[in-house]
Amino acid sequence: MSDVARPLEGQPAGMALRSTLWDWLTTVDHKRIGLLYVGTAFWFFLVGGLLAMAMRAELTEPGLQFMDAGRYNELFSMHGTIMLLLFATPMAVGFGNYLVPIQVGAPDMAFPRLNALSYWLFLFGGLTVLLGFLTAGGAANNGWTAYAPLSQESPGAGMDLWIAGLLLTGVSAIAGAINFIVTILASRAPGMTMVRVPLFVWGVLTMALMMLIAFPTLTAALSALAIDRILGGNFFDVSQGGNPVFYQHLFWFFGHPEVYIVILPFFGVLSEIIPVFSGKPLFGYRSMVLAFLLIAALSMSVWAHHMFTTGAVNLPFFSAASFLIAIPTGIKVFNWIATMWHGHLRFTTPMLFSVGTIYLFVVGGITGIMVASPPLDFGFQDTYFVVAHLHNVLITGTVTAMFAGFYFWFPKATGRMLSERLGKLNFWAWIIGFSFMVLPWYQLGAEGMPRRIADYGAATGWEPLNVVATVGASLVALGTLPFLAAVVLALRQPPDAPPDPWGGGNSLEWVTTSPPPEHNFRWLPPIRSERPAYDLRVATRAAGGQAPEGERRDG
Ligand code: HEM
Ligand SMILES: [Cu+2]
Repeated sequence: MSDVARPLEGQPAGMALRSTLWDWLTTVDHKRIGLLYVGTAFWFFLVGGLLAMAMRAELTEPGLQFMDAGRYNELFSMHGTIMLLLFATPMAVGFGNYLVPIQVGAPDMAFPRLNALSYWLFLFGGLTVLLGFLTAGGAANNGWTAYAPLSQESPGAGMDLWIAGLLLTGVSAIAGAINFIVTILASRAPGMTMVRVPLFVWGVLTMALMMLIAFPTLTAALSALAIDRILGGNFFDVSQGGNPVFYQHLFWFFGHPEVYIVILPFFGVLSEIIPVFSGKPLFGYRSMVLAFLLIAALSMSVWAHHMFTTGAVNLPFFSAASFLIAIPTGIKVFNWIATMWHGHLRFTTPMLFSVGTIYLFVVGGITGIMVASPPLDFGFQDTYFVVAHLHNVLITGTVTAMFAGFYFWFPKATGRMLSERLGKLNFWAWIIGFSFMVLPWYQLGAEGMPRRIADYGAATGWEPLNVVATVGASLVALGTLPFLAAVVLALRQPPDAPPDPWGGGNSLEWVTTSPPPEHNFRWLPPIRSERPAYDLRVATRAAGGQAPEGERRDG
């Protein structure tokens, strides 16, 4: 099986298409599964984005123009669910699937068939969630958080499909996490010790550890909700001795870690890109690893900062623990900047997206400290300030970092470079559009505009800022088109990228061909540091062009 399937010569086109399709449907190759994950997650991103644009259209001016309040409830619930669980999480898993085995020098994931199962569970789970739009009562409409008792009592099959679909994607996530952990701990090439694996691998490992703890809790919460809804249970029903705050604990014990689950691999992406375009090794490898572990550990103990106003949680503890996360996050930002310091900076598209991500993430982090402070949070609770904060960290942590990763590894996965010119258009449209969208949201929140409303009175004076936000959101939406155009244009070119198209790659994927062969390597260089591709270049130059003896993998 070749990696990029082409019609076989002499075979009728229909048969070739059928066998290509069959290859993809039955594949257990981690690279193909990674691409399936990335492609599907990106499709969900476009769907979630369309729902977002419909909401922005409705909020531009006072009065209801396009939909009633009920439909708006469906839109924000499905948008939040799609973006976090069907886009961001599987996108991170997709990058991990493609890159982790190559970066640790393994031929595939530890359990290739389980890997394929995870993908198909994710796809059908996601489609099950979307099916809600086709039911008479419409899609799930209780927010992405689905708080009991509202979610317990709300009628309609859309909510049941939402629960069923998320149970499937939950199983997918748990199986995927196990696969990553075993691959990283047990399938590394000789010489690839844990303090030599690329930081992206550490990002995926900490993501997987958190998934393994957090997703079963979500699964438990959803199962309890389904039992209450369908079988007449009373986990969350006060009149029967149940407790709705218990639902919030279960949900946020998953929900807070979830935001780091999606962000840590993308922190890994930045840590791979910045050294290459700074012409320097990453500053402070071990402190970066420590920061990953600290973020993972701390963020398992802050879930109740989403519950400050319930009156049911210890404010000083959860507030202080939330503040502490700023320390390892600060270490990361410091190290990225130190890596760039005095480097030979090359502002390619992946580098621009990386620097933009850091800048915007710092802004989001600062407003995070504000909402982690209970006296401020009591004021910001349920206002647009929260919407602004969450998009500030999530869009940068997942979307702009994802674009950085796309431009960086697209040549590796396809053998073709993406247009730098279109990439820069993509970058500036996103950075400028994003700012015009999110900064007004902060101000609207400070002025008291509530979240999750389809309409507001003209007398509030909120219209001008909402117009600006909608213009910003439109720029963001349009800014995605250059990326799509770049992909289409690139795929029409011949796949002729060399193994290290950027020049200066550090990790093992830059040693093998673009795209890599089945099982990734015909030959592996000796691994003596966290930069085997760099070591190989140095050793080859020293030996007058003769590559050092490594490990043959083609026997
Ligand atoms: C790409 C441009 C995006 C736009 C224009 C956008 C817009 C919106 C809007 C208008 C709302 C509804 C706010 C409300 O009425 O309360 C919303 C909610 C939300 N968005 Fe986005 N969004 C975008 C991207 C994302 C991304 C990438 C993520 C996550 C990775 C995300 C996660 C959420 C969540 C979790 C909610 C809250 C849903 C709820 O209240 O249950 N959004 N977004
Ligand atoms: Cu949180």
